[in-house]
Amino acid sequence: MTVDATEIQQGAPAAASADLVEWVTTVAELTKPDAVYWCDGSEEERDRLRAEAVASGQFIPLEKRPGSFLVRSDPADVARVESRTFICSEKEEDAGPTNNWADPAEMKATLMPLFDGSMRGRTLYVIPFSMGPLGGNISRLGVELTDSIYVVLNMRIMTRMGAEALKLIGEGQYWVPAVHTVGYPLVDADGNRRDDVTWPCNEEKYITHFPETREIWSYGSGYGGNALLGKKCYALRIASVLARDEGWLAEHMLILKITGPDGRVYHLTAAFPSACGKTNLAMLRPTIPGWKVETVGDDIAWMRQGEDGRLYAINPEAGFFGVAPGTSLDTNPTALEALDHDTIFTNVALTDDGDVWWEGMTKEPPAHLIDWRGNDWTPESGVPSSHPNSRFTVRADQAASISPEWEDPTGVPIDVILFGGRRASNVPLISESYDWNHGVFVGATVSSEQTAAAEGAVGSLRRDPFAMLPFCGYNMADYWAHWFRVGEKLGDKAPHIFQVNWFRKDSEGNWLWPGFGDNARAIEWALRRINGEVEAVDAISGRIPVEGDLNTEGLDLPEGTYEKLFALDPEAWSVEADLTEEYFAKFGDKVPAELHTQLEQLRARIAAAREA
Ligand code: TSX
Ligand code: MN
Repeated sequence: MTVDATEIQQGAPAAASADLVEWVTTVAELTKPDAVYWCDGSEEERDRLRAEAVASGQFIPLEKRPGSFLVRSDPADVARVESRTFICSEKEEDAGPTNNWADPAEMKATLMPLFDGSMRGRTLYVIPFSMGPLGGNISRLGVELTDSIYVVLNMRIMTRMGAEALKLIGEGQYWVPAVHTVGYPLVDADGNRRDDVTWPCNEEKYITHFPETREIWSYGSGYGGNALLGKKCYALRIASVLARDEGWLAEHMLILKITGPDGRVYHLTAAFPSACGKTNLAMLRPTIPGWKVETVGDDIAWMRQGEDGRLYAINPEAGFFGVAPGTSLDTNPTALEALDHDTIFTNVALTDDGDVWWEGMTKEPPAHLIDWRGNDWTPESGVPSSHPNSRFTVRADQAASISPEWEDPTGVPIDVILFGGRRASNVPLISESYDWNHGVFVGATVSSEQTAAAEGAVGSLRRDPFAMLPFCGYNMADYWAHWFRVGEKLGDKAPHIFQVNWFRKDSEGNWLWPGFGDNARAIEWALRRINGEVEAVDAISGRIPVEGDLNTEGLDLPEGTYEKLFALDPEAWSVEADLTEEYFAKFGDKVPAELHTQLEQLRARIAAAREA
């Protein structure tokens, strides 16, 4: 039987505010679940929901990893769906040319019939959560309503979820409402019941954001950013709008703390498009003696000017939702070691002895596996055993590299911002921006080569400004203007901006740079620069190291590697400048004048290099 308003009011915890109970009641009257359950975030609750998910067949317990489970999604529900992601602002120009726009009233008119009865036969779970440390000044609250236990258990790892967040909401703090349904009711309007499936979802999907009313409605998918609404939907798309209006930054950036041999501590944030190894960088083990990296976050940074005028960052998340394939003891031992207990694995392969495996975990694949679709798999199968976008969900503090400051509500002061992409040519290993505005230009023009997993021809360039292309909740050109405004406010307290590229290749297609732990060498140079310890060479893309200043001790790089890593060809950069001009043209007269100025200055540097 569908739950009624009286039952909901009677079942609500005492700490729940009247406006929250009223909203839950409204959504329950629309979606018509059998029951409403208020999550408290306790371990008892976690254990009960895990047991329920095991009993239903959705969660497969992993004998080798205590408290860990394998989940296989529907093969048609394996990733975020950008084509079904909408920014529903009143004006189309406020979504901009890089977002799918829909009129908010029309979208609501489309969604309401879909949500009507969408939870029949299921339980509606109320998930109060905090993005960022509970009660922190930079932190923000939200409530997700969902009909998926998988979502509840993932949100419990990825956010601070439960009674304490509910209490803060009850005390009147601001919160964002977010509604999620997998769109697979177990009972139809006539009362006919059907069996559940292990991964309920709907062919039709809508991931919708309402930036003016600041709400999120997600229909039809149970996977990742489509369903864990605190992450991309709230912490980036909605938060970027809050940040614009309130003068802060909500960014797709990792945060790390790095300590040098002299004990000096620095904090960096870094934005990279997908498939550049952000989680690996966040958990870096430097190869240069005396350096240590600690992790604050691997995906999202919320940054705000502190009382001392500097920019402070928090990680709004509480866990890592990382891509599994490629994670190994060689590429990221810290991540792998974090996964030995209390981890949810989605769409990886199952070994015969009750463990998980994915491509790249070990050099030799096991002789037999059950693949992510549930079929027998051998190394001769000719298909990957794990989906390329398979994931682990793990609490952040299970990583041995977690920084003690990761839960500091005031955040960490940022010294350096990195922008990177996967570029086989043109972009040097590292270059320092001439100033903040040049850094914003660099961020706005970030591009990355297409990998086999993504749409578009392999090797073709995809622009991904600030790595925010699918995550900016408003017009990208207005977002660039916001970055210029923030720089003005920060003045000489602003972090220094650098561009990096770990992925440059020689003419034969060999990697020029060893990457991974050796990336600390590039970071070391950046820190020596901000300390004024080394000179630099003015170049087309920015200031590059004087040969010999980049620490390559013990690397045994082939002769001529420095020249190849830092080669800047004026002809190739002239082509890049033309492409940038074309790209900016897509945004019409919204493009901040300063970006045109920066493009002119780039062209002047190209011209000067041609003469030289
Ligand atoms: O994550 C990567 N990083 C950042 C690490 C902190 N990857 C993995 C691919 C992205 C998901 C890298 N791959 C990096 C890198 O810096 N660099 C490369 C390219 C590369 C791959 C292998 C080797 C060298 C460079 N060397 C050998 O295989 C021996
Ligand atoms: Mn991300």
